Amino acid sequence: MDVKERLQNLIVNLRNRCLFKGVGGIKELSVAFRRMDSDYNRRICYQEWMEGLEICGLDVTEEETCMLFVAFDTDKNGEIDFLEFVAKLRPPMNSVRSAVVNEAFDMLDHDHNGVLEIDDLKSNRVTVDAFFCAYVFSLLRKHNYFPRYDCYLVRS
Ligand SMILES: [Ca+2]
Ligand SMILES: [Ca+2]
Repeated sequence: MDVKERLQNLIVNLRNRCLFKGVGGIKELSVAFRRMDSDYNRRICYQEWMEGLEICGLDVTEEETCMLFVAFDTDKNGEIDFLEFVAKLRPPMNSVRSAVVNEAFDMLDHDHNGVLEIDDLKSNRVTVDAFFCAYVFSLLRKHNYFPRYDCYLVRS
C-alpha cells in the first residue's frame, strides 16, 4: 500500500469513527471537532490532534498521526480549523444521490458535451422549465459537485 492509499484509509477510518452513528452531517463532525479541541480555541493543535485520535480509538503510529495532521492542515499554519476538518471528513455524496444528480445533469445537457452553461439553460434550446434548472443548479452547487466557475458546471 503506498502512502497516499494509506492516508486515504486512515481518513476513511477516522471519518467512520467520527460519524459512527450519525447520518454524516456537519453536526456530528462539529461534535467530534469540539471533543478534540480541548482548550476550546476552535483550532486543533498537534497535541490535541494526538490525544483526539486516541480518544476516537484510531490505532495509528506517530508517523501516521503526523501524516494525517499535515494532510488536514491545508493552509499549513500548524493548526486544524473546523473548515479544514470538515473538508477532509465530510462523507462523499452517496451514490444514490449522485446518480440522481447525474441524471438531472444529463437531462439538461442536451448536446452531451459534459458542460452546462447557465445561458444554455435559459435559452430556448432547453425545454425544461427555469424553475427546475435553478433547482438542479442549486443542488449541484450545494454538494460542491462541480466546483468550477459560477457561469458553468462540468459533469464530474
Ligand atoms: Ca485547540
Ligand atoms: Ca490550518
